Amino acid sequence: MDLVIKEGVVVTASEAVEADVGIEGGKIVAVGKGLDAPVKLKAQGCYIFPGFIDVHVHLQMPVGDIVSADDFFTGTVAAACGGTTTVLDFAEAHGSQSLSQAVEERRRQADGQVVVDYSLHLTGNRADGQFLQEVAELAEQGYTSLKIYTTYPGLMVDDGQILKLLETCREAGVLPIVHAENHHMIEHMKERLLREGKTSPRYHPISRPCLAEAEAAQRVLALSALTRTPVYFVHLSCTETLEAVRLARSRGQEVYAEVTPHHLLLSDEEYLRPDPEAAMFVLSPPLRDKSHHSQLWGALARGEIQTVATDHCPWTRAQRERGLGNFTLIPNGAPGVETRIPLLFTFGVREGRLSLNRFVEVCSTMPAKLFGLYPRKGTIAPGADADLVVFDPEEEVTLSWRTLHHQVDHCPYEGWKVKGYPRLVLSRGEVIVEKGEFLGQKGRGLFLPRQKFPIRVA
Ligand code: DUC
Ligand code: ZN
Ligand code: ZN
Repeated sequence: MDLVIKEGVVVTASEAVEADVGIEGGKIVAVGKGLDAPVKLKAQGCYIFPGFIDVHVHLQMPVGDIVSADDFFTGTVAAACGGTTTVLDFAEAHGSQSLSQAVEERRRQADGQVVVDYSLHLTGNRADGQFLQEVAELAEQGYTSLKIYTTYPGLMVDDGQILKLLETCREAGVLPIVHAENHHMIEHMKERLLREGKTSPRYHPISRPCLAEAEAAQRVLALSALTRTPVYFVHLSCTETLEAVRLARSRGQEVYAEVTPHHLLLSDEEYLRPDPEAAMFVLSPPLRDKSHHSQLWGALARGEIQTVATDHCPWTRAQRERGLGNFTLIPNGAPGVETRIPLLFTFGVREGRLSLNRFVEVCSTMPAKLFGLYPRKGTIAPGADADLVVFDPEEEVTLSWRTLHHQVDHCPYEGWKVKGYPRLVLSRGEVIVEKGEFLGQKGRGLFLPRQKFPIRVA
């Protein structure tokens, strides 16, 4: 053994035990009492969690003529500082690019920059024969999830294309992951609002109502029933969509759902802030009425929602302010990759909404299982990568964009106090963060080919 983390409380999705964790060659080799090694790290009074996994980030994402503000280096430094040791981003084909070319381009952007391990979802923005063939080929290389958008020109596909993509996913062992919002309803609402002179960011949530999300989810669920394909909804934000998911499950469908910290913790009251502050909360699906919060927390605790991911997509004030006279021009998204774990611990575990084990399950174990990384990632057991977070439950931090590592000049949780913060973060046995300071090397992160999705619905 090279290294041992001494005397913490080792927490997995099913257990919490006082123990040491022994590490050799970047892997966990032992969990138990009285372990010894030349290098010892103290964890008294701390939890030892498996490295957290964020399956939904948009680093260096091009939208029109701008690019989201964190690149693969800064975004993964922010992830690491917040206790996240694996991220999943996206590859999407632009213009005449093939899907494989898009994947190669994304790999060139990420490899040599990332500081934690990463993988990529494919994006299904076409469904011609060659494209579907490429999805199947890329699945063999470990790209085993595919994003389907029901809105955003350039990314969205129609029902016929969705059927083809779903069928290909089922045959290739790929998990379809869906952004569900009815494009035409949104366009209709945007046009009406702008015509009425309602151009400020406060109208953003009105343009994208729960009805639009639930309609798209129901439609995709019908398409997935027809093709007998499991489906995973990203950023489920409201009770209407939750009800659609419940109904599909009651009919025997295999459906998974993710929720973001912002949909659990922030509400549409943020849009009432004076300009330009309201513009900092323009993200999609929008923040909802706070009456949805308790439903989402309950669903997460009960296992109706399986994961918490961030949709980290930061835009600077300057990038957002170009849309102040017309909210439809504000790039959508918010930073979140660094704050997920302290927020979920503080407002989930501390406030009794989530057990400690469930917190680990939704932020690490289930993401690893659903996205083909388990048991290499997502647990603390011999043979797993030594991705570990030594977490001080008493550490109090006031969140601010000035001290966070993301590259934007605002934070949706500015001034919020959290209690519980990563003290040490290890990636494959290397300490890469100590007390908020990043210590690793640029480019040390690895690309992770992933297992195929196991299909339960025949
Ligand atoms: N919504 C998305 O669908 N993607 C990126 C960011 C956002 O807010
Ligand atoms: Zn989305
Ligand atoms: Zn997203």
